[in-house]
Amino acid sequence: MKITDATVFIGGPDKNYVTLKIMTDEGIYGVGDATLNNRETLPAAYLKEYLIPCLIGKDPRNSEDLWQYFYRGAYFRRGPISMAAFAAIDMALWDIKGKVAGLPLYQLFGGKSREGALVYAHATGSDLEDLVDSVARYKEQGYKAIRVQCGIPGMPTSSYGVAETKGDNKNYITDFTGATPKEEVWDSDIYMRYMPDALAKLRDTFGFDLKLLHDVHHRLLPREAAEFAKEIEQYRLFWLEDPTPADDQDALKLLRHHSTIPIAIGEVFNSIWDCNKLIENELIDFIRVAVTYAGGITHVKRIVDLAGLHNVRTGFHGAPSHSPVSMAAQAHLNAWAPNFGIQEYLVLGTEECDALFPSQHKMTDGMFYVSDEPGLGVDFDETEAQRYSYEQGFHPVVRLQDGTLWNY
Ligand code: KDG
Ligand code: MG
Repeated sequence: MKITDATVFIGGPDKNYVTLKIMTDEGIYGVGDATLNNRETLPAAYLKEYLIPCLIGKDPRNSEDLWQYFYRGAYFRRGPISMAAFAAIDMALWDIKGKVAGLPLYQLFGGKSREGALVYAHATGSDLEDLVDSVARYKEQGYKAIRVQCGIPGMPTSSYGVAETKGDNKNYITDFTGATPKEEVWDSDIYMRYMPDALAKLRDTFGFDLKLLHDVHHRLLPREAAEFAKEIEQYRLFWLEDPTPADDQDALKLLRHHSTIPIAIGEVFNSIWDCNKLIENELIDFIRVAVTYAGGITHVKRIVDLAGLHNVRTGFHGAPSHSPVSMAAQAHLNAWAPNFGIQEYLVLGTEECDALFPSQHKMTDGMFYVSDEPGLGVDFDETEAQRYSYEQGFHPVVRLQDGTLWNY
């Protein structure tokens, strides 16, 4: 079996999904995702200019060797652009492998450890009252776990995950309106004084059975994060996400000394070398890597196995920027992983998205049910794809009140 061709497509409904399709001489093809949110053209260029020419003529079944070929073969390793490009190839090769075997991927990993995988939704409010309404709507839809973010009185601008207007349940991740990024202003002190009362209000309203999650988006310093975690521990979050800057694997030590709150981190990690100390020192409870940003199924499976040795569970990233292809890859890992925790889920289910990426994967009552189709169980409709093209978008850039640049 040989790879004969591979093509890259960028676009989607209000998104710049980067989709790779690898063709073989036996007519079987595989699909993969390289959507590096708001930098989509870069992994696409890496694929087109360097990686695809090396794939032609290779046996697609040797996915491990091909992964090593690209990773070790690049003298300058790791980083989000490379790892997203490798991820797309890796997903497509696993898709081909599953189709050759006639089996869904979870069977190739070791079969199912569960029928449905718990997912969480994003509730957001321009203010607390608006957030309460948003949580109530998700609860009615059957979600058992909900992430909560809300506008903070006195915060100079809107911030990460916060709806700009009342009732707007959109998740703000890409701004398509300008030629350069918008700027937001952040104040950790204002946030730390307000958020504990907001969580108290949510527990008063919804009780303690609903699983609540909260994302700090890397904004606090290690000491601040420790103080904050200690204070909100009583509200029993399912997890506190990214309390500290992710570049520093020691940043969570202080928090761990002061609080038993469950910690989740990892959506910006690209390799096992970004999180091995966090896992081995048991500084986290959930690892948030994404199959797309962290080198594909081959590499993420290694991270999941290392995490399992240290009682760290999975909580893969699943922001709206992830295409149904990467969500399918994660669904198969979620069905298999003995140390599965939860899956962030916001992608499938819009008509346009389902038409572009047809699949039998199902989400119902806050649980995700993986498809039994061979391979990834998701297709890519190239005719449908002609409706879309690339549009440049940005994450905001964040500054403190005095102008100091801060973490988005
Ligand atoms: O592209 C950036 C987003 O994926 C990220 O900001 C979303 O923090 C995020 C989350 O938890 O989904
Ligand atoms: Mg996050």
